[in-house]
Parts: sequence; C-alpha cells; structure tokens
Amino acid sequence: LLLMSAIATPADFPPPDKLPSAAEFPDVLTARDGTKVTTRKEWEEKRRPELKALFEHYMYGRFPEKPKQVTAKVLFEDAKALDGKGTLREVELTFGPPEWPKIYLLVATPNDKTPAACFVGPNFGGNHLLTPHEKVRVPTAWVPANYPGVEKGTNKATAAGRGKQADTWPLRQVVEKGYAVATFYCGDVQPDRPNVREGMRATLPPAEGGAPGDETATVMWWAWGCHRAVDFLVTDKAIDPKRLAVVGHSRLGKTALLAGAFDDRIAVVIPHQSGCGGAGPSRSKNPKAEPVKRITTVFPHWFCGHFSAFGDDTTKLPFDQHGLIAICAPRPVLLTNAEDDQWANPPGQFDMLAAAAPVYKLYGDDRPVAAKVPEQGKLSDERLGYFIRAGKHAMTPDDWKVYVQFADKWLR
Ligand code: GTR
Repeated sequence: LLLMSAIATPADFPPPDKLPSAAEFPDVLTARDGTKVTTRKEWEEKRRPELKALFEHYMYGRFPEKPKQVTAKVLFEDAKALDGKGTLREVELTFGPPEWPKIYLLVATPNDKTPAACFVGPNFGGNHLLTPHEKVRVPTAWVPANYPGVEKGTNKATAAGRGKQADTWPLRQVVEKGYAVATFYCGDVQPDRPNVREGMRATLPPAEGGAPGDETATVMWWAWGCHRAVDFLVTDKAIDPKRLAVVGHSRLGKTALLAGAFDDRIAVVIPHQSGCGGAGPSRSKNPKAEPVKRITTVFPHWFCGHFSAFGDDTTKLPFDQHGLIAICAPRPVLLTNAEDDQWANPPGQFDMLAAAAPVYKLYGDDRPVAAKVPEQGKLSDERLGYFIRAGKHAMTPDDWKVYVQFADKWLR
C-alpha cells in the first residue's frame, strides 16, 4: 500500500477545472500535498518526479520509453569537410521495429580536438539545408512548404535546398572553436503537422474514444529524438559524453528545454527564443507574448490534449515553466532571446529563471541567476544564464558565439 501511494495514479490528475487556481507562479519547492521541500533528497525523491509527472500528464504527454535497441550506421565520413577543420559524418539511427522512423544525425567534429564537447539538437528543414556537402541526405519525410528547395505542392525536400540555411547551424564556426555539433531533422521523428498518424506518433496504438489526453505530443517526440541522438553520442569516440549541450530554436527551443529536463546525460540546456510552451511562462503578464490559448489553437499537436483545457484559464495549471527549468538543476540553463521577438516573451523567461533559482540554491549555488535582466548584447553567465540581443526571431552565427561563450564557462 505504501508503495502504491508513491506511484502517480490517474486520480492524482484531476481534470483542469477541478484543479485549484493560483494566479502566482506555483512554488517549485512546495509539493502538491502542501509540504515544503527543504533538502536535495526531498527534491530528488519527491518533488522532482512529481513535477515531471505533472508536465507529462498536463502538457507534453507521456515520456516515451527508451527503445530496446539503438543501432548506428555511418553513412559517410569526410575528414576534409569544413575546410579541413572538421570531420563531417552522417549517422543513421535505427530502433529495432522496421516500421519505426529513422534518425539521420549530421555530426561535425573538430579534427584537432577529441573527445570534444558537443552541441546537439533538432533542425527545422533537414540536414542538407545546413551544408552544401553533396553526401548529406535530403529528407524523404514530409517537410514544411516554406523551406528552401521544397517542391511546390508536395512537401518534398529537394537537393536545391543544399546549404541554404547554413547560418542557422554554422558547423565550421563552432568546430573551429573546438566543439562538435550534432543535429537531425525534427520531421524525421515527427512531422510538424496535426491530425496525421505518421512519424513516431504512428507507433502508438490508435487513440480510442476521442481526445488523446496525455498521448505523447510532438514536442515530446522531438525531445525523444534528442535523447536518441544522445544514445549515439555517448558511445562515439570523438565526443566527450559528459559535455553535451542541447540547443534548439523556437518550437525546437521548447524541445531543447524538455529534452534537457528529461535526460540527465545532457550537461547544459540552451533553449533559444523558446517562448510559450518552452521557457516562457504560461501565466504571462506580457501582452505582446504568445498566450497558451493561441498556441494550443494554432499548434494543437505540439502539446497533449489536456494542455488545451488551460487556454482559457492558465491559473489552473499546477506548474509553470520555471518547474521545467528547475528539473534541470543543478545543470546550467541558458535562455537566449531577441528584443524584437516579444512573442517569445523575453522578460517572462527571465522571471522563470528567477522562480527556478530556489532549487539551484538547494544544490549550493547561492547566486544562480543575475539580480536583473542583463543589458542588451551582454551575456549573464550564471548557472541560470540569460542573453538578449537586438534584432528578431532567428538563430544566427552571433547567437552561436554566445552558446560557445556559455559552454566555455560551464563545459570546460
Ligand atoms: C510561432 C509560434 C511560436 C514559435 C515559432 C517557431 O508561430 O507561435 O511558439 O514556436 O512559431 O517555432 O518559429
């Protein structure tokens, strides 16, 4: 009986309208039964698992199990790529059941520095957009129509897109700084569109009786893809398994934060302009920021069915996004933003860092976050780091300089 009460049962997850309201961000250190967490042990054994279960149930859907088998096959290797500074490989990851999608991981490693720390994360439109290298595979899965080289009307990627978004993951620039980079097309794991049982979603039994409440949602599947990339990276001789940083932009920034929270093998977490559903609060006070109501209407597949119910009243949420940051403790988290991207709620994201700080303090960091938002263009490199630059919603070579600067401090 004692054992049973420790396991979350459906009764622990009342429907949203039966949950208590809280206008303020729920305290990360107060458990649902009202007890106050004061030690690392209580945090790790009680409150952290409780928060993870809540995020699964009400927001991202069930955390998928690790596949029994992860097999890696190197499709090509070129030590002269990246002007001789780095080796480029593409690695095919398969997972046993033949009908499961495969992940194609593009891996760039410095030639003169191994094992290297590595940035890992999903990309938006295919590995081939990130380098003109002819051997890099063009995705065969569905791709969004607005990416370079996508055939009109068919959502098929073509070789015409090669290298057209090389600035978003500047492989050579990062490799020259001594870091490896590993990235995969998010749509190979789960195409970014609703109401279609394809990608990893198709591996689940068909949903019965209407809304698939806590069914694993797209952002969770993308995070799962990051975890499978990590499965490979920790076995690769060119990579230091203890120095992995997960990175992603926007919807894939939401993914990076979730991936970091649910996988302790990831040492540093960098959600870039992740906004609502990522490092931005659901209880937002920023009128320019994207609200939950809007995101669950326009992108219903990113989150599980239960999350939509909070669109009209986010005060019912039993957590806010600082809880997801706190789950990462004591690992460093860097939130990067841009001034013209208020939609991603930069000031709200800073509030989330501050609200997560009490958990980092439990781990002995007395000042895990800056006292106030740093000035534009200046990295605040605390364990809960923050950066805001001028400009708009994009992932740029200058943003990568900041990720490297943060990694230079925390992954040395
Ligand atoms: C927007 C969405 C944001 C963000 C962005 C992106 O349309 O409202 O939450 O994820 O897309 O991924 O670029």
